[in-house]
Parts: sequence; structure tokens; C-alpha cells
Amino acid sequence: SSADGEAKVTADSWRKIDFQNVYKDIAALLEDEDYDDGSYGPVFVRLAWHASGTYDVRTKTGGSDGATIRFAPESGHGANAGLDVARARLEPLKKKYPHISYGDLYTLAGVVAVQELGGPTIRWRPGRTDGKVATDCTPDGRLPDAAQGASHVRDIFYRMGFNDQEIAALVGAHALGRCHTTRSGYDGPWNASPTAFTNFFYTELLDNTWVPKKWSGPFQYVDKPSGAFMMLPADMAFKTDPVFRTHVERYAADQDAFFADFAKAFAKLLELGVQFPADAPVYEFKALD
Ligand code: HIF
Repeated sequence: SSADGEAKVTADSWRKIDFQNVYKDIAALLEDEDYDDGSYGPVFVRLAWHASGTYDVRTKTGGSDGATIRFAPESGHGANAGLDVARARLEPLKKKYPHISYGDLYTLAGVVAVQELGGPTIRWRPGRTDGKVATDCTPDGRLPDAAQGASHVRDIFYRMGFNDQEIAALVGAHALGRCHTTRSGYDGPWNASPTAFTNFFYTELLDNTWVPKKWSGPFQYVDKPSGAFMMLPADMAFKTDPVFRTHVERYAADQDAFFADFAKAFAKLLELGVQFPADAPVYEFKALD
């Protein structure tokens, strides 16, 4: 159980931790040839985002502080299906570094994954606490529903405090990983290199003809003619909505612009609702060789 580790985490116990070492240890957990496409990186990014993306800017509830994603009922919310796999993979590091909070561990895992899969440097600060309990879980429905379109996506991300440009920059993370029929019900990767952080979400979205997948599963798109790659209905909103599309075209044409804007928006996402100690250091970790 995690109770021992939790008891030791106080508001400033991060001071005892060498986060460069934690970074290295998370990086060592990424590769596994028997898991998915060979990397836990994509599911670590999804864990970091789902731990954070429950934030409501109006009520100032949710977010990664306290990491309520590990408690029922939030752990069992439909949007979080499969994230137990990522949490279990990281659990040995909570044992090794009992002073790290779960919120810091989960968000740092997302940073490590983005960077080690070839993405931009993400500024990151420690200071999240373990001081929340199951009754602090956010209500179901705070994370986006992949079956819906642009107005729903805006509702969800405006609630977190993002604007259209930031939302369009974030969605590029769907270059990573895949959908699993056993988790979301959807199926397949977004492109041919799901373990590399690229701007391929945008280029594939614009360059392919996307057609409804013919199957008995949930409505989604596949590329014509190969059928090897997928788009969620919510992803397709970034092609059809004219404002989102302006940003998508820019990021498809300019990977550096995407990397710069993603780095800012993703760092902001991971910090939503967290009260950092005034002297918490901001890390810019170097990717390992
Ligand atoms: Fe995802 N996302 N996401 N997502 N997501 C899935 C998988 C990943 C949405 C739905 C899904 C973001 C936004 C949205 C990642 C990262 C981010 C899956 C498939 C669904 C259904 C889960 C599964 O079956 O395993 C929706 C509707 C979003 C709003 C548009 C973020 C921007 C893109 C915020 C983000 O960073 C990653 C990485 C994965 C791949 C996980 C894996 O296990 O490979």
C-alpha cells in the first residue's frame, strides 16, 4: 500500500529529492518491448494530463495536487480506463523516493516521456502534496468526451483556462500512442511513429482523407485507403473548425512553432490548481543520451 509513503510527504518534502535522479529512473521505465509499441511514454503523458485536466478555474477544484486520480471513484471514471497500468509502473519510484508526492511523480512522468520521446523541454516545478483523500475526487465528466466535437472540446478546455491556440497546441500530443478497444473502446494509433514526439498529428490530419471506420465499435475515423491510422471525432474538430484549423495549419508547417507552443501549454496544464511554495525551483531537465 502507499500509506507509508504518503505519511512522509509534507508540503516541503520535495526539498529532500534529487529530481534529476527521479528523471533518470522514470526514463528507465519507458522502454518495454512487450508493452504496446514498446514504450510506456504515451500512457505516462496521458496519466499526467488526466491527473491535471480535471481543473476548474471557476471553483478552483481539481488538478494534479493531491493526485486524486489514484482514488476511487476518480480512478474508475471511464476517461481514466487503463491508467492503472501507468500508475503501477511508477509505483516502485514512490517506494524508492518516499518524499515525492504522487502529483509530482505523475506529472514529472509526463515531462520525462515528452522529452525522451523527442519532444521539447517542458519546464516543471515540484511542490504538489499528497494531502487529499477520496472525497476530494472530482466529479465524472471533467475530461473530454472523444465522441463530441469543437464546442464540447472548447467547453472542457475553457473550463481549465485555456484558449483556442493553446488547445490546438496541446492536441498535437495525439501524435503519441494509440487507442485501445479495452480502454476507450476506440482502436489504433494516430500515425506510424507513436513513440516519437512529432508534429505528425497535424500533418496526418490535414494530408489524409478520413473516412468512418466500418466496424461495430464506437464511431471513429480511419485514413483512406490504408485504414492503419485513426482520428477520434474530437480530433476531427481540429480540421473542421476554422479557428482550430488555422493553428493546425501553422503547426503542420512549422514543427518548431508547435514544440514551443506545446511546451508552454503542457507546462501550464500540469500546474493547474497547484499552490507551489514560493521558492520551488523550476527545472528544465536535459534529455538523456
Ligand atoms: Fe488524449 N485520448 N484526448 N490527449 N491521449 C486518448 C489517448 C491519448 C482525448 C481522448 C483520448 C489529449 C486530449 C484528448 C493522449 C494525450 C492527450 C484516447 C485513447 C482517447 C479516447 C485511450 C485508450 O484507449 O487507451 C480527447 C477527446 C481529447 C481532447 C481533444 C491531450 C492533447 C492531445 C490534452 C493530451 O496530451 C495520449 C498520449 C494518448 C495515448 C495513450 C496511450 O496509451 O497510448
